[in-house]
Amino acid sequence: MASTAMPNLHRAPLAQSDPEVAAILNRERERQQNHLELIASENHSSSAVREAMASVLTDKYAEGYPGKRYYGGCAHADEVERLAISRVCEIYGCEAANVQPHSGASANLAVYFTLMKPGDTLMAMNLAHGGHLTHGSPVNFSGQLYNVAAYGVRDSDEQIDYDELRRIALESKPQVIVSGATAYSRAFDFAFIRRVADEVGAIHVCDMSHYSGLIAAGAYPSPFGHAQIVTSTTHKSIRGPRGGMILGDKEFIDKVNKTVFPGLQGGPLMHVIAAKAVAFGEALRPEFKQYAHQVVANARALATALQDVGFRIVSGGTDSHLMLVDLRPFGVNGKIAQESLEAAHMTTNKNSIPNDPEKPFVTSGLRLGTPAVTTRGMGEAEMRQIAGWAAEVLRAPEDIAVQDRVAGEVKALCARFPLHEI
Ligand code: DSN
Repeated sequence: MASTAMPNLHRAPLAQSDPEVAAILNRERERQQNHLELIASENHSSSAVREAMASVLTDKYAEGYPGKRYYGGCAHADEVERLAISRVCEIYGCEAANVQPHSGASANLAVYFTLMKPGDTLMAMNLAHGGHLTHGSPVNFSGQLYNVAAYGVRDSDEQIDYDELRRIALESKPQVIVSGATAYSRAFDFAFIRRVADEVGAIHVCDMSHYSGLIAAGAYPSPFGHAQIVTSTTHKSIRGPRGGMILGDKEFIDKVNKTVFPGLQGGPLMHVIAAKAVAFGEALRPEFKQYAHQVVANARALATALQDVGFRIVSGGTDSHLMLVDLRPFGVNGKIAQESLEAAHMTTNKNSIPNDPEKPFVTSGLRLGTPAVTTRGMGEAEMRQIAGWAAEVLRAPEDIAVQDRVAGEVKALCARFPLHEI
């Protein structure tokens, strides 16, 4: 009998099976190739990381942990999760890890749920000074479930006021003190924060999301040995797949494992865990160390070049991969700056600066970071070019001719530093 079945597209490539989605992905691939990615929290993961993420493990349920799963067929899920854990412990010299959190926010949620009861006090960096939503913002679960005590930066030099941090801790007696930030370019004094935590009987949790790749390579101070628990995303400077992780000693990880599953999550994203294992393997290679040090060298070069063309850099510079640019000397706000730079093929995000007179959706600042452009192989010379282009565009933010000309120059630079073939 002749078959009347529809063509079986189950094994067909995406372009054949779903040309509409394939076309969108192609447009995004072209955007990434032809634009400079200067968002400090973004990076370009390797082809190997992306291959693992798009692997057969996306089909596998593996609720539980290696050796203790609620489903059959988990032998290879176990292998890959054990490998991810052992590699990440080797990178940071820690005893144990949970690599299942779906994001940095989920990792923080699991840690807070393990350490605190609703109504307990969480102390962390003020969002307006560089903290994160999950560090106690009133619009986030962390600010709704816990009593929040925030520390921040001094007006004089825009760096963390550690004396004030200690005073706030003594007064508020937090259960948890969080170090780490999303828009703070300077080195954290993790040892000081641990001493304060010990003094007030708090646990020091470091959310190293932004800095994790730099810390892996010794290019930024390490919280290990100072924070009892460390959380992170896996897709920022560490250059893995989008996801989260929790690191600590065995006793704590045994406890937090129960909070992650079954407390908060169901089946782990095993394909993402496989990609985390690949990224951790990459971070253990000598070339990653070189990469991370270059990220910081590039950030310093970019900050200096921006200062040379008239921008003010918050706190006067950077010790990391990012910087906050105060746009007020250019008479432009963050929203307009972000839009006009995007038209010139430079992707950034508007960001509040300390004591910002503008609302968070407008802002007086831009946050810039170098992890992604460094992944492409760019160095200090390219950072100086980028600063020059940013100045040209922001001196005439409405001038489409300038934006178009700079976009062409950016595209030519990007062509010299190609991204993925597939
Ligand atoms: N959205 C991240 C960042 O850009 O820093 C934080 O979660």
